[in-house]
Amino acid sequence: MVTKNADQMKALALKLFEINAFKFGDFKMKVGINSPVYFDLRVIVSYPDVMKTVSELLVAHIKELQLSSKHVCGVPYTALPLATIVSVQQHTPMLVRRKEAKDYGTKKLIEGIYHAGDTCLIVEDVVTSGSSILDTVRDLKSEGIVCTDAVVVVDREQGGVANIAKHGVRMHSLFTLSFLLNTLHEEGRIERETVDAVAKYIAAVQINSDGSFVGGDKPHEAANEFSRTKLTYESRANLAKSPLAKRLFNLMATKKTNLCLAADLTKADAILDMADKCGPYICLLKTHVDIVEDFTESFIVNLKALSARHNFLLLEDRKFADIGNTVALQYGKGIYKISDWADLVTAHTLPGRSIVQGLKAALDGNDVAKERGVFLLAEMSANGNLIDEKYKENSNKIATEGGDVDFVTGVVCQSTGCFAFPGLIQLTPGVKIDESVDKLGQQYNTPEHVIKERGADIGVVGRGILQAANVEKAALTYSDRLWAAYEERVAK
Ligand code: S5P
Repeated sequence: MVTKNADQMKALALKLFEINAFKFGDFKMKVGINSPVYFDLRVIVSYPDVMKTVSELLVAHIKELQLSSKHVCGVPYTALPLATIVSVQQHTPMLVRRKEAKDYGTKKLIEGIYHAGDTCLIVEDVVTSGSSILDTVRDLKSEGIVCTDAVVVVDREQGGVANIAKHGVRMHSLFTLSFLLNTLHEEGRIERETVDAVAKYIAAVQINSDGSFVGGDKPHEAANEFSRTKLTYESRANLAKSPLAKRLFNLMATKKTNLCLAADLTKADAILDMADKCGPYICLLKTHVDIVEDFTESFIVNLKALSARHNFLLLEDRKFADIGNTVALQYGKGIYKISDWADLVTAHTLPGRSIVQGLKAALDGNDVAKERGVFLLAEMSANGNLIDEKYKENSNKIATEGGDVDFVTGVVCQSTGCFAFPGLIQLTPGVKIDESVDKLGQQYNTPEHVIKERGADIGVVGRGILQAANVEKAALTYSDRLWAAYEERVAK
């Protein structure tokens, strides 16, 4: 670990977390086991200031350790741009290792000018077992080049140091995973619970350089312990990228409710009455504003007042599904001016990423932009709907990758497998105490089933409450049962 520039190191750690260069969740790894933490340093090429800081720190680290070598070589591909900057800044010639030999021309694996006996410093982004470093070292060695040291940005502390040492290579890392975890915790970005869970995983999952696990199959148990459904709403608030997800997680935790009321009524007064009666028991009130027959602006004013009085958020279930430009108009204009009052909206992922971009465009330059968010539909409760596995997978990508993730608050879906990132909220409709179907294809599950078996964070209840003889009592019952199921789910 670098000892100098402590403030710069901390600031960089926070920045890397902010730009999603690492995240917490339940991720599939190359070694065939899931991991609660995932690094993707490929994103840093999109942030020249981060590239600059990382490479400056690498150069400082190399100087501090007095690592002199004739060449530098980056492990393909993520470390290549970093190695390039290091090479230029230090005036040390670079070597480039091809992953596959060309099948024409020289068939060389190593590009650049070198002689047998030359020394070469390895540059790598993230080390798990160290096997990628060893692949590069092997090819350099076969050309007679000597490799004794590797500088890396992050050491995941899963056996890499020892594995490469066995081949005579010393690892020097800017960051260890422990440092990153502790820094995020000290700065209030993640809970102690997250630090402990990841540390426990890392201790249990140590990897040999051939990809096998130290301790046989046991690590699989440790890997399963960290999933979003095991974490509390408070700790997930800290991991969320969307300000609205943070707010909603915290609201749920303090008000102790994970019930969303689907106020599917056609008269404004009936909705307001329902909102007032059920307000104390809900975290969200979901509207379909286009079914209201007597819509006026004062309806919205009154609804906002109730949301403030009872502390719940408003979700307009508009299910946007058009091209970005149309969606921007539908969200911000027309009679309803949804973006003026709805904290949250729903949208289909059918049009791809442009759906999120379109919604965000409607908020451009608006003060409320940071107080808005979207739930993306990745599955539907309707019997016979056309959504398939590929669609779900791509919806997850829209929700978790790219520059708009700060606007995505959660996912509307029916099962745990739709997404793994714990900073997103799963909203699950189709909830009723008596499991059944309606005449138009709606399929219901009990509150306990959606929370404990299907990974729901918030259960959406419409007719289960709206048609009850005593709606307040029904709201209280749904709220209690959904909350108790959540508490059981996270109990160790
Ligand atoms: O897949 C879905 C997605 C949604 S948002 N299935 C749904 O039922 N919904 C909405 O949840 C639907 O539009 C309705 O407002 C609510 C369910 O109402 P209920 O009366 O069937 O509980």
